[in-house]
Amino acid sequence: MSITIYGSALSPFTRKVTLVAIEKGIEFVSTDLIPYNPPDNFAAMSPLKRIPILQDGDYTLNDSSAISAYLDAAYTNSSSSLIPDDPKARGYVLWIEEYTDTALFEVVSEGVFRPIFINQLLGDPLDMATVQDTVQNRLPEPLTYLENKITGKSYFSNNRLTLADISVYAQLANLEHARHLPEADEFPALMSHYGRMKELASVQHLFEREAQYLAAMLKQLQSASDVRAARDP
Ligand SMILES: N[C@@H](CCC(=O)N[C@@H](CS)C(=O)NCC(=O)O)C(=O)O
Repeated sequence: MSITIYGSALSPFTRKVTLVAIEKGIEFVSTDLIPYNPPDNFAAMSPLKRIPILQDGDYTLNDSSAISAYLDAAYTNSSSSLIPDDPKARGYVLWIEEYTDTALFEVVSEGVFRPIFINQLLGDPLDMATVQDTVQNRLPEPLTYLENKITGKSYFSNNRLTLADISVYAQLANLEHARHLPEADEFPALMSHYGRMKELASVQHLFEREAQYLAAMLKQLQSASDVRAARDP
């Protein structure tokens, strides 16, 4: 086996490429790389200092969209393609991927995930005011856009699983980890799509691992903070 995905369990972009690899039946190993505590050669591995990074033999690739496109094209015999060949379907799938990677990521990451989890990781206080403002005022716009796109459909394109579905799920999963997934009655079609994604064996396996990773991380942060409090009451 020569494929390694470098990234972090809670990174939505790492989650995206990991699900692409699993859904295509590609064998790989996951190696933890946290950009906030990077290895010395991080800039050489990732010029934008971002995760995920793919290593396939002597081939290195950055960016989850580039990596997903590469895996989909390079490993064709393992299962059906996650990026359709039909030009219009292909364009649409890549657009939904781009929309979620940009509009949804920005709001979920900066407005919910960072103020809760990254703040804790960096030893800063939780910023629940930002979370509340995001949930009320910033999150509805991208969620409404996606709700309109998925209404009346099981999947975003061609009535089958594509990179678009994986990309949307990959961002929304961090809202579930942060316990801020929208209610089903607010975004019924999108939440039903989310539920459909959670039925996939690949997603169940990964979500369970992520939840364990998160619990272990929070426990470690809590004991470090208990030690500090005991030392400096
Ligand atoms: N367009 C990139 C975005 C990757 C990205 O932003 N990754 C985040 C983790 S989820 C990261 O590495 N952040 C580190 C930083 O911004 O310093 C992709 O699709 O891979």
